Amino acid sequence: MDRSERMGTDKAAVSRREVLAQAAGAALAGPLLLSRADRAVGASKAAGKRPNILLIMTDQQFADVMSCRMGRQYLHTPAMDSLAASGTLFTRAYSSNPLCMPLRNSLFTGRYPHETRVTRNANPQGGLDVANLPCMGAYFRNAGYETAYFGKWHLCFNQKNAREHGFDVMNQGKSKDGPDARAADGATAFIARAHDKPFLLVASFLNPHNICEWARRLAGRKQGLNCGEIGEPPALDRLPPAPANLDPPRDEPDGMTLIRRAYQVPDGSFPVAKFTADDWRRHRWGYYRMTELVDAEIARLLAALRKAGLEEDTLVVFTSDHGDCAGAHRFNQKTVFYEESARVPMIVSWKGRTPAGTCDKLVNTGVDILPTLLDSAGADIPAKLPGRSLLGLAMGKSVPEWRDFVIVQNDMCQTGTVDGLRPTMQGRMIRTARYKYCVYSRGQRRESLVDLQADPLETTDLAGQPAHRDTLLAHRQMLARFAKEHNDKLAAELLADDVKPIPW
Ligand SMILES: [Ca+2]
Repeated sequence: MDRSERMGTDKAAVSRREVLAQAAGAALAGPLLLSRADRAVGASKAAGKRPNILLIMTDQQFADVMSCRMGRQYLHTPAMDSLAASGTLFTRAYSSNPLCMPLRNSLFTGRYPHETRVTRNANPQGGLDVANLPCMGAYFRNAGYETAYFGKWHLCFNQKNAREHGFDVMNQGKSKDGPDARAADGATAFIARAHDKPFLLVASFLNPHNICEWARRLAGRKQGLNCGEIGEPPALDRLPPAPANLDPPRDEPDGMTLIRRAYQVPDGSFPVAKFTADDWRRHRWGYYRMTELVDAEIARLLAALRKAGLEEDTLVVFTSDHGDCAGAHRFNQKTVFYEESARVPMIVSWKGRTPAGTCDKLVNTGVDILPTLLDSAGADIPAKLPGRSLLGLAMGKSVPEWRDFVIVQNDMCQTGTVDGLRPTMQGRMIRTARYKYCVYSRGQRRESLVDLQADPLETTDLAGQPAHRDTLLAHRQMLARFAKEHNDKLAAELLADDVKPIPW
């Protein structure tokens, strides 16, 4: 963390104080920075006005798969659009590790995946260090909030131990319509009941994750869709187009080419190697239908808030754990650093408070959401949390000295065997205002560099081009600085020895 990032907590505290002052109907007066004691008094005065917080998560939704981003020709998501229309949509929000458990355990502890040690869909060796990694529920319970969680868990905290994770109200009941309907049933019933304290409510949906099954069905396998069927794809002339970046990037690192082959072995979980452009069009059609299904569940939550008269008392945050490549560079699924996998929806909406608009500041959902929610609740943000509150940005305030880059981590492990080898590969990605630099643990050419301003579809890897050498070195230096400041040993290892080849 550089100095400006460290200072971010203080700046965030100011914006929180301003928000609380507004909430209490009081004019902001006195010195700019309050003492700790003053802040405590301010918080307690405003205690009756602290907002409810509703965190809505989908699973496997790419950032731009909302009709407010891509238009309504092939997709209509009125609920997501309504959040964007009453809040701030962050256009450069990245998952800290684009895979379920790594991101979720990062987001709910506010720590990087290399800190939680959850880098795959499995508990880390020895389990999660819950004593040093408090869960979001515990933070809010301690802050005097009512805490509730409905839907997909996939956290390393013991779901049956509310003392451990802090969520007092959990999944209840069953629904014949599947897990997303069940999560919405629980969350809407929770919203409708009387509350004598502000609440933190998490609604964690599965769709459009059913795209995993849909891809296997398009490849000829029998697969059910547990959040609801979507019918058959229509005729070609009614399908969305194939992705404009269907081909792998020119000069893609050899490790990524091998990982693609290893992900897409015929007997593996991602049998899309032989998909034609038309197959990808059917794939995208299904992806959009599943996004509409989950949008309808989100609409139920927003209607419940409205009915309970809580719209203007509730800050809503909407995001997804990671995206789906949906054919980009001939990948489906996630884990990779391509935009469609790593960049996610991120909206902060507090009706009547957040101006509608977009923000292109760099965001890491894994580490920034927890500080944002704590900030919104007027709770202290512990210094050990590496992220920053987005509340000031979401309220349309000018926040100077925002970060220059975000870091994404991955561990590409869901591979099959090719050429007698079962390759896995880890990496680090650094995204600056203009570029994306990636470095991987294996391969002859272990780096990539893309100019996202000139080439937003990531069609050409510039890492080997002499004209871009200085840019590449500058990104290496930023990543090295991150590695040192955050004790990310793997990042330091990846950069060692001038990023020399490490053959398979
Ligand atoms: Ca997921």
